[in-house]
Amino acid sequence: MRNPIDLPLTPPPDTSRVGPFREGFFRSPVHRPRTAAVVGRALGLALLVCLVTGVFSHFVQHPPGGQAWPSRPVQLYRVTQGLHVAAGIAVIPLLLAKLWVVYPRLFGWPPFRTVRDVAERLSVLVLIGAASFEVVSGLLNTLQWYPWAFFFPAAHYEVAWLLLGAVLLHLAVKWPVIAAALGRHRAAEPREDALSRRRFLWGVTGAVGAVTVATVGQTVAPLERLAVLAPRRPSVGPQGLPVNRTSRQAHVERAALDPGWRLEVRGPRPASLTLEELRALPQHAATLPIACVEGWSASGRWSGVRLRDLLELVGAPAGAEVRAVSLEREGNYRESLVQRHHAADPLTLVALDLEGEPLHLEHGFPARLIAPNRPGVLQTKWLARLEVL
Ligand SMILES: Nc1nc2c(c(=O)[nH]1)N[C@H]1C(S)=C(S)[C@@H](COP(=O)(O)O)O[C@H]1N2
Ligand SMILES: [Mo]
Repeated sequence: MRNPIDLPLTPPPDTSRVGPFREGFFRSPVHRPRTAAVVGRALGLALLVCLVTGVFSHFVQHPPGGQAWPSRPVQLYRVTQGLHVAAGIAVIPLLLAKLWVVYPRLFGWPPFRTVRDVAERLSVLVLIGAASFEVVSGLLNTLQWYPWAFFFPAAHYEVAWLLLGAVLLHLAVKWPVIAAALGRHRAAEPREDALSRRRFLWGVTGAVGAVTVATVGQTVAPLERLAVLAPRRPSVGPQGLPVNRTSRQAHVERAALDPGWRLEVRGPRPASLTLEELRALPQHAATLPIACVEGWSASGRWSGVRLRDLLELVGAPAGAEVRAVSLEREGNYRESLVQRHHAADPLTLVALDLEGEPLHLEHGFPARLIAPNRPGVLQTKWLARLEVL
């Protein structure tokens, strides 16, 4: 038996741990909790903006319990949805930065010390999965590319709640680390380390700024020329306005150009109006945006007949709701519900003209619905019928 004096004071090197699994392999301060917390705070804020604006957009399109949304401020939906997509785009560099900061933890050894470790790792897996799903599905949706079988809005909405749960759990588990990392009395560190962290954070800030500037012009008109990465330029399209779904995609070319077209208005005293008859009614103009859920928006000067005048014509009761039905036979956006505030709003038009010319076929000729504070998907083109409910 060896004399205890001969035993080494330090344990022998653990040869089972190689490469990144070795203690002290990742030395950069970029990988420390303070960086993780600072990037995480920005990421959390961007995700919060996405959540609030996203839930808002969901409920505008699916009003809970028949709740009627206000039709003012006119630009509200344009702002919230512009923010939703801009914050979602900012999430991309922030999420990548966060993963870069914390990836060394994948090599922590032993992989699981406690049940809490296992739970934490699982929750982080859900967190990364849900966040990646939201970003990728949202981004592909703005490109109108659907390489999947599920219905985008429903999946994007459901996973948002999963993501919220994972974020809250993560915050709860990590709170002591976050508080210490962001706290005033955090441990002093060498100047060099603080500098290299700052360089990293400036890089991340620059990346967020760059992707924002390169896309936000799709909804902020003065920045349109900088929007080199945006899928849409708000002024590019017939009559200076983009088109989301074309008449060909909607299979309405023939029906929309049919000279026998009439707008049917169902109500207590039903009416059926030709284009000439609609033009003979009092015409009104309104400058209103198309605010697409995909993040672009553009204002146009529309004119036509006030929806409320048509409702009056067919003897609809005050506060009536209306279903606007398009000539389109299929498609998710072939019809929309016009709730009472929108139906009564003097700015809500059955538009016949855009920028002083008859509507272009792609913008909904012969007639389309246009209303204030309303998502683009509800601004039904190629109207066939209005139904008082
Ligand atoms: N009938 C019908 N109307 C529709 C759609 C559609 O698919 N079918 N798309 C909507 C969407 S998603 C948007 S953003 C706006 C775009 O209007 P614009 O093509 O005139 O710019 O039209 C809306 N109206
Ligand atoms: Mo849209």
